[in-house]
Amino acid sequence: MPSVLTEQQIKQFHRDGYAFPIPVMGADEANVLRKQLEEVERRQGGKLDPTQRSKSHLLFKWLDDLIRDPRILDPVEQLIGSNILCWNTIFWIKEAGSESFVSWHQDTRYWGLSSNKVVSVWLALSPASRESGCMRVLPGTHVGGVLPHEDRYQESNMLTRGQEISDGIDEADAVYMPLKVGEMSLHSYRLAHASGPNTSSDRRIGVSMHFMPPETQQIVGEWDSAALVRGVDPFENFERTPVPCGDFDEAAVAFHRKASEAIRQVLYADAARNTGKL
Ligand SMILES: O=C(O)CCC(=O)C(=O)O
Repeated sequence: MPSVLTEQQIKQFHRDGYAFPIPVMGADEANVLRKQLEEVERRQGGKLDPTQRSKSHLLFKWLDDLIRDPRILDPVEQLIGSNILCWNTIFWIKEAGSESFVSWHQDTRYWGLSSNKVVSVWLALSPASRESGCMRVLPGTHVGGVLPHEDRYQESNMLTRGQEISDGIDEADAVYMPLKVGEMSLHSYRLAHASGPNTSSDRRIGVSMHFMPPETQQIVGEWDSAALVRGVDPFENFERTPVPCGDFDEAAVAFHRKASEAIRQVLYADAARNTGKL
């Protein structure tokens, strides 16, 4: 299944900050990944531990394979060039009928990354529809400055501190990004985005993967890590994450502890409290 961006999609990404839907894999293949995730959840009593939601490619071998998959990397290369680091992977799971939502935010405000060229991939492992709370974006907000955010700490907000853009959002301009199972969207981490509750009868399961060029620096945390997934990294600003030999590989799990803690330090830097959501 080819997933190379057209000239028009590349233009749209640079102009509006996003492109979708991009077919990555068939529903059968995506369902196999969903089953592997849900099998781990089942063994753990029904849920991932919040600490397993990020840097998850160190825990799930299939996710480490995915961040190196040409069906994902070829389009990313068209946007940021041929040397590519994967900084993070995050599970976004909204249970059927759940109130979980994501407030309007720009990731650039919280991630401590120096680059303007960070690209987020969001792959649907279950239907991401308006009903199930697919992502919405505000076209063009990736250019210009970072908008003012406030920490609101709502219980149902999936973001660490309920961070929300406090001014400058006109929902009338928002674009929904529905995805079928096995499709992905791409957005700039500077783009304002959000998502609503899941009013459908299925879980809404997405996994995001965040890619950046190797000249990027971590400017909030003292130490950080990334996977080199394509090309070379002449800068070595991030410690290279190990490739797990299998699910919950011992060395990768130990690295995950340190790497996900480093991410938490960055995400909660200057926050009034740690909500334990990641
Ligand atoms: O899954 C969602 O609804 C939000 C995801 C998100 O904020 C992101 O991928 O940057």
